[in-house]
Amino acid sequence: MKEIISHFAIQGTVKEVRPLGNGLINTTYKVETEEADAPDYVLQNVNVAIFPDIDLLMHNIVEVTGHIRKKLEAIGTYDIDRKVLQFVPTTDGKYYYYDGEKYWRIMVFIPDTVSKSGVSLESSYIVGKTFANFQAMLADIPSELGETIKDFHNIEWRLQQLKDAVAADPLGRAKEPEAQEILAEIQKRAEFMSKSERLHREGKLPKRICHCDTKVDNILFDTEDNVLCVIDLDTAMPSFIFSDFGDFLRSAANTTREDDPDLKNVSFNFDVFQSFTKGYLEGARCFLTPIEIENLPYATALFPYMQTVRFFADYINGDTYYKVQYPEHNLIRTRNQLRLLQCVEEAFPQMEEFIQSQL
Ligand code: GN1
Ligand code: MG
Repeated sequence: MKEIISHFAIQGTVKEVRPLGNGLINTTYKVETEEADAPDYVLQNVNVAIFPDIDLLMHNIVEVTGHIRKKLEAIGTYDIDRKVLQFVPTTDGKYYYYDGEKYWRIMVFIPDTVSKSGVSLESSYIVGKTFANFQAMLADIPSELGETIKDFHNIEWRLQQLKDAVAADPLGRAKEPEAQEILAEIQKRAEFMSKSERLHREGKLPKRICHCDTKVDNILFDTEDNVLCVIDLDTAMPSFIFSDFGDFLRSAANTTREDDPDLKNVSFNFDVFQSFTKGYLEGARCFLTPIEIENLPYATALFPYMQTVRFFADYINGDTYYKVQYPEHNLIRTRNQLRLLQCVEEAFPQMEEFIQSQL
């Protein structure tokens, strides 16, 4: 570890390196330094199976954090080093080091922070506001960023993947009568749900820098419960703002977990929708276009729909992407997300009314 760290331009001398956190994708360590006036660091081994283009990944992250830092400086923010992540270059000026086997990066450790998880009305409001502020700060970023997972939230691409899965049908799962019913449910909404891609092609819907993993776990708080900064920037990339809005609600506003087989437990928690949307619009109203605002209910439906398509394609493909605990797991998840979609569809008039009341 010390050999790896020696390739980075850190301050101080390394005292100890030990595992940090429980991330599912990257492996993370805390690096403690001897000197009291040198910061501690976070060392990460980047999972290039999920993020294959490390140059693009680190380019995005350095641009995003650099732009936020400039914004904070411009408004005279106090304690900036706690309000945006800071990555450390290698001694030859790159932002990652390849040891012949693994890819490593280092950022400055922010001390005395608190992390949270789970969903409450209060945290939904904070998540809405924090990620809206994140998008707002990045709305005028001059640099070109790329997609760290190509076509991640492109519904036309996800529908194509499902079509390919059904054509190949390696286990004969697509031929089951229930599968045909699910396919019909997906098909009848396909055109409506592809609206975002259509609007984008027509030049009416921009891509902006989004976080794409919107949840309270990805916010650092100080010990007095104030928001410090947004973390886990690997999926920060150009997308429709619908990604941050809709994907949060897909998981947070479902009244049960996404693989609950009992569909009676699935419903759309409108209180979570209200708290989150209130916070989101407070932060994002200043830059959103009328088309973006008008389509927030669509975004709320798009993500359960997209997840239905993704889980179902994986079921047909024989469970090659999502980990499964039993053979029908992806089918259970598919039914759950389809049910959530139906609940969201029923809430369209109330969602529209609530959004209007917030403008
Ligand atoms: C995956 O691993 P996790 O739970 O953070 C997936 C998301 C899906 C989610 C569904 C890179 O996220 O897009 O919404 O599962 N991430 C990737 O549970 O495919
Ligand atoms: Mg995740």
